[in-house]
Amino acid sequence: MALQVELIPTGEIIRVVHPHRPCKLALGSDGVRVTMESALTARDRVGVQDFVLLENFTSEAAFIENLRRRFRENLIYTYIGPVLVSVNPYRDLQIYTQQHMERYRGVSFYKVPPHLFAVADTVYRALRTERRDQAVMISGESGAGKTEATKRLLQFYAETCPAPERGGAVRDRLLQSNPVLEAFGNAKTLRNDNSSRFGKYMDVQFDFKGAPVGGHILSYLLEKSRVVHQNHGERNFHVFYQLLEGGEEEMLRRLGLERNPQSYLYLVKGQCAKVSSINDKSDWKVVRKALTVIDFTEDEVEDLLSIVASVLHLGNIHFAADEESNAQVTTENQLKYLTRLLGVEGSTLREALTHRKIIAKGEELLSPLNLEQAAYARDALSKAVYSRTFTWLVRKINRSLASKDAESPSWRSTTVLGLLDIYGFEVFQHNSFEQFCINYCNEKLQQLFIELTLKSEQEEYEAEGIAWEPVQYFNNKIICDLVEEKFKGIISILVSPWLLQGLRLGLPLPTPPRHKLADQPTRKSLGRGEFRLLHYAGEVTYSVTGFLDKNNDLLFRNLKETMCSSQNPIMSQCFDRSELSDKKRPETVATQFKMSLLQLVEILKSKEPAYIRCIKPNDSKQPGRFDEVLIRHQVKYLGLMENLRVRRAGFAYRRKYEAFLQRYKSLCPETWPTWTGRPQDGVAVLIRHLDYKPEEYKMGRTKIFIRFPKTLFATEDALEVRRQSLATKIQASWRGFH
Ligand code: AD9
Ligand code: MG
Repeated sequence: MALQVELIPTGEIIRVVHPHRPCKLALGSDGVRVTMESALTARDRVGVQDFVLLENFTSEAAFIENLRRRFRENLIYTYIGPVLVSVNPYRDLQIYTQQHMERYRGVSFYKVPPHLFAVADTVYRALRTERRDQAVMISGESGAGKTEATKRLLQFYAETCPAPERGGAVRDRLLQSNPVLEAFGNAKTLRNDNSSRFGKYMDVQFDFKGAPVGGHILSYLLEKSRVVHQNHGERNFHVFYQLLEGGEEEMLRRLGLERNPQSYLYLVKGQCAKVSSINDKSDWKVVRKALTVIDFTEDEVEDLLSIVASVLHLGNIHFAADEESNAQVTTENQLKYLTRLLGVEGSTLREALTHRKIIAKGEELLSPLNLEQAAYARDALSKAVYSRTFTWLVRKINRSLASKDAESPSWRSTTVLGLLDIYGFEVFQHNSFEQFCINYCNEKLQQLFIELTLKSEQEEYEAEGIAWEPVQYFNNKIICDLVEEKFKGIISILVSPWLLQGLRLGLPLPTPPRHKLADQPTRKSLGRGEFRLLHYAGEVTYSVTGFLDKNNDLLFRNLKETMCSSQNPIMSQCFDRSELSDKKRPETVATQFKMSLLQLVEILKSKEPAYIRCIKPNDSKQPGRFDEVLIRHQVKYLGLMENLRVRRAGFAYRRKYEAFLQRYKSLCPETWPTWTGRPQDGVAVLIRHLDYKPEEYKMGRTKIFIRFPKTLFATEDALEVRRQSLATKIQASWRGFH
């Protein structure tokens, strides 16, 4: 008979026995054979679970090698102290099952192998025991796995947290808000088949018993240019294809839609309506059901889909030039549907699409548009309709997620757990306004990361009474300042008239002083209308073409007026008459984005942070491929080496006295089997017995700090030897028994 027992990995950094390859206990006539890997070979094969234990911690090559070994063994998670590094496996590893949730629930971070659920559980327990708000910040480039991680975290909380006494439906709503937001805010890009084209920060509120009772979402800058244009190989937002594929015949007829995406100009630009990894039809069913869960009435669904259909019809509006080169609408059928779906006057819409209203000396003048201007106005309207609907959707979801106990006293005792899933740093061949905003956002978050990790390290050293040795690091504040500073920053400059002139002429903007960044691409000269920023993550050359248009986000007044008169209830909430009478020039997109980011940083700063740093292993979305060049670049720009240096500033390893003693007490006759005194004294006795040298460690108030990994490895190996000899003894006595 052969018995297979799974060797529960201790999770202590050294006991890295492969969780997927159980050790064997064979019961033969000759007794028990225990085949156990020695800790040393396991360490060679699957690397260390925490980068702080790398002997050569300043070596990027050693760092990458450790990642590679683990990736090869399907171990996608590794720590840098409390920070979780995750490599997208691009395959279902079956590591988010119910069993995994149970295994990680309520278990100390250090007793189990690295996992997203370990972070989830640690964060949740801190929220409960310390009653402090928490924020999990998930970063990484497009396709690295941020959104998947966010979904798994939510799923973990939904399944493992106690149910609230009232309003149990909130758990479903939290989960179901996702497919709806993804349908409207995600799209296939060259980088990711399900790329989030908006930033998302979600708060989950827990009551004093730790049950989820509500939620709130903040969304950031939807990439609305996608509504009217997609690059080759990319798609528009998922919802369009889902509706066409999955919508019932009767509904499509009402909306005046044909099933074939090829019929719609807004859906053919990228020439890839069908994507093998996406099933629009079944996704539609999920979305349709989710809408009901998040409190949409049948009427609201109809209103929402009317808007989606209107955007498609708008895209098919054609113009022809009359004798005076003025644009005329030629697609009557589209206009007819638009009139009905948006609930606007046909003649008003026709006029608004082909004229611009100018108010001069108190008089209204209608100026006809030429073909190019009319197409511009039409696309501006489509973008505005879609993006405002997205904002409305987020508000609607927030109403559904709002805690129903908001008025009750228990509301005041809720704690909040925030999840940040924001678009990662982007560099393309051609970088425009969208990349500028996205990369600025990443710059801000990196700054926060540096500030907070340094701060927490410093605070821990102080709390433990250990001298802090300053660490050298690159502070990217100068880049943030360059972008956002009042009057002098790029965002301010974008609205200053003299510079606008400069940008139109293609004069380059000043670049900040060069900072140290290894492996920078060779510097090519700047083209006309380009400027370059030396981001912490690398150089990016931006082209100013379209920059100002996108920043000003102009929608002609008469189109706004037309939409304000809409009978579609969603549209009338999206376009408010008050904006017509507002004389003040509206804030530019970049200014609004800057303000929302400043607010986000304040939110994040007020919470206890946790970090998940996602890495994309290759550009072809393939499982098993470890593209070293690509990974090295991400390790660099995620600042992982810097993070490791800060974490290792002085000490590689630290552990509470209780935990340290519990693990190693068997190595010393004075502490084994029980130590009855203070744990700190027990540790002192233990390490004296193990012959630790004074330069190898420091005793803090509650923790032991060990300077070098090798000290700890030696202790772990001693533990392994003891285990092996114990196993041999069992074998011997078993044989004796027979
Ligand atoms: V973007 O900035 O929104 O374009 P994300 O969000 O970082 O990007 P996403 O989570 O969407 O990337 O992951 C991309 C794809 O990788 C997913 O659709 C999955 O197919 C795949 N993926 C990501 N994480 C995992 C995982 N932990 N296990 C298996 C994964 N597959
Ligand atoms: Mg995403």
